[in-house]
Amino acid sequence: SVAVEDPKFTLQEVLDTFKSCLSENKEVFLEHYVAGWLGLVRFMNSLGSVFSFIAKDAVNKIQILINHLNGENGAHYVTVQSMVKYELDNQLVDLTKRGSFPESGCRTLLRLHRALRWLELFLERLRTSTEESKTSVMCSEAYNQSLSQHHAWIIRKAAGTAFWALPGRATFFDVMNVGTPEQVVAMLGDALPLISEVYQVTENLYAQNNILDLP
Ligand code: 1Q0
Repeated sequence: SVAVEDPKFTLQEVLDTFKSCLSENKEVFLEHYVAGWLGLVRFMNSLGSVFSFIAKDAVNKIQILINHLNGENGAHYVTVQSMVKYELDNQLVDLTKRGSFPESGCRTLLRLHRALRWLELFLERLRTSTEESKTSVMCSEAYNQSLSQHHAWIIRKAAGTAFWALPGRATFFDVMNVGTPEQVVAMLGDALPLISEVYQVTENLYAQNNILDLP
């Protein structure tokens, strides 16, 4: 189960997974992308049950992608690039309103992709924060600059409430299991450009295919 605690598990490993997402010619391996998200969900679960409604949605979406990967057309889902091509070529995506394909890989991954931008902004704030910085403020600023634009009022409300329950900066750093605050900051500095690159490659691909607004 993804919720199981592993004391040796560190945020470093999770962020390394995102590093292995990119092939030499900048294709995004879906298997590693999904593994990275599973790791993030484990961290979220370790922050407390207030976040379980968020984790649940993330897990649902991760599971949909795993099902595509393991399905009979799995060969088309090896990279995000091949997934987009396969689903668009075969009209397996609802383009303007929800319909026959509520679980298309394209629309499902898009939700995680938008959340990855939140993560990037949040971790960047964490990296440059001081001891006095409030995680709830960093988290909601990052959210307001990214994901919130795609969420209905009721979700924004629920997310905003959950942010108040976030543990403080010191606890966050502990949970990451990376070492001293200086080591955490260094690790984030190494990892963020990689997350950013995965985000940007996916963003460009979706923009080129005109699928950034899938319902
Ligand atoms: C650490 C605190 C986590 C804060 C996460 C901020 C995001 C809030 C998002 C609220 C989502 C509410 C649940 C439902 C949303 C769906 O409506 C929405 C759209 O999907 P659909 O099918 O209705 O069109 N779903 C989404 O937008 C996907 C949201 C996935 C959010 C996954 C966030 C996972 C983040 C994990 C990072 C863990 C912390 C990393 C740092 C750890 C340091 C110890």
